[in-house]
Amino acid sequence: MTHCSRLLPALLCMGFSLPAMAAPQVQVERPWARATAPHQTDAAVYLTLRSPGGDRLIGVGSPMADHASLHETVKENGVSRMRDVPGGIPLPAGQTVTLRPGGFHIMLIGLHHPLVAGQTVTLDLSFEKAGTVEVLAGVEKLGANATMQRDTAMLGRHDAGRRDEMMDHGTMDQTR
Ligand SMILES: [Cu+2]
Repeated sequence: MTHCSRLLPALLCMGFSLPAMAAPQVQVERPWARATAPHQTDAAVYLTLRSPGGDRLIGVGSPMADHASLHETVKENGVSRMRDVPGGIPLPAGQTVTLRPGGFHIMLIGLHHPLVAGQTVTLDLSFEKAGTVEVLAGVEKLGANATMQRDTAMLGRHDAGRRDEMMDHGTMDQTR
């Protein structure tokens, strides 16, 4: 908001904030995915969500893959595995919910083309109240942590989980 009022004329700022008051809205921040390795046909997409009034992410689609679903990585007996999130991902009012390596993520299955660094992934997120929201996720270099480094706490805590998850996705690839 401070940036808004400093950098943009007041009327323009009002124009941006009016729709937020008119309809339930979910803020989507930092959507990103990793570039895919050769022959990799599945990929995870991560982002941060915030709903002022509370909402629920109930579905996801992408024109760039055969199928997209909401996944969660869980540890069972010390082994990380992924599973579908049946009821969707709850967004408690005013709380920040981050989909990240080692936790909730969006899984793209059967990519039509490899994900290349610098390009974007188109997603359609379906929310219980806010409806469908189109999101463009930036593709980052394979193995690069450019986005992660901006959040050092997250980097430290999920370093191990991220490796597990990449192995997990590899295993899934082979069994399909
Ligand atoms: Cu997954």
